[in-house]
Amino acid sequence: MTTLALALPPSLACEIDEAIAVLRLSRPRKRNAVDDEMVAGIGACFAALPAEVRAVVVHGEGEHFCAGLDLSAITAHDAPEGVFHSRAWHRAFEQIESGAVPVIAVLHGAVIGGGLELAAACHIRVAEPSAYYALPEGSRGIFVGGGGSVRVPRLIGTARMLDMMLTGRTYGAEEGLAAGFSQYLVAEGTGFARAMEMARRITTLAPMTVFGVLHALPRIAEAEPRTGFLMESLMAAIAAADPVAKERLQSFLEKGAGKVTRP
Ligand code: 1HE
Repeated sequence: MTTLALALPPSLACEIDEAIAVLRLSRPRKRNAVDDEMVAGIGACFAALPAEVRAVVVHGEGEHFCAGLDLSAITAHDAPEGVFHSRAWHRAFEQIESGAVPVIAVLHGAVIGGGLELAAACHIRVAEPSAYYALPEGSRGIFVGGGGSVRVPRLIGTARMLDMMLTGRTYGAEEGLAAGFSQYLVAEGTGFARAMEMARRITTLAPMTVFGVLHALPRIAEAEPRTGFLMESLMAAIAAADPVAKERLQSFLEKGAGKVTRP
């Protein structure tokens, strides 16, 4: 285990365990509320990941994943400061979503506002039964600013997000799994281990598969279908031409390696 060679604020810790980086939100006294230095630190951390890192796990210290934006950070903002503040969140979270490696978020306790936006920028979400989801922006007279209006509807649909913001509705972990907030719901206290297990598997994937899934798939899914089909063919051809793919295909054909099993 090594520490990322980058000065991070005390509210963040990033350690590297072979090919997996673990980023911990580490401000439990404030329920991991995200202030300006923390959001900049998150972006810097993802930008500085060494090439040997092939997956990241993000989790929160204490009782909650993240209480969202540190509300004390924006009380004095005028409109231009508000725009730049929101754009700083966009820049940081873009480093997660469009970075080189898959990112798994472990969710427990409050996953609120900007915390939900952070989770939505990750690629896989593993929740524990204590997790709950809310967008209190609505009742606080503000609006999502960390990419939530783009990413949260992709997970749960615009109608659910609209309802949450207008009525203050919250979702528990089980309901949240069905709604699409998380892909997994695991026993309390086991989310981190499960995420690490998934991350280890991800580190063994072929680089072109990972590239296709992270960079081509989201664009194809939002493209006009005929453009999407073309992009898919190009991505498929590039991935299959990689010697790693050829070796794996051969290994199945000759030895039955990686046979698919029932869930
Ligand atoms: C905070 C924050 C915060 C806690 N900003 N200080 N997010 C919210 O609207 C959620 C606000 N927080 C809460 O509803 C609750 O704190 C929790 C449900 C998350 C946790 O409750 P609890 O009882 O465990 O903790 P607590 O006693 O409320 O909070 C502990 C301390 O953390 C307390 O400070 P203290 O000095 O009195 O000890 C709280 O003030 C502080 N704290 N959450 C600042 N969010 C890019 S745009 C995104 C827009 C948003 O994210 S809006 C949603 C913001």
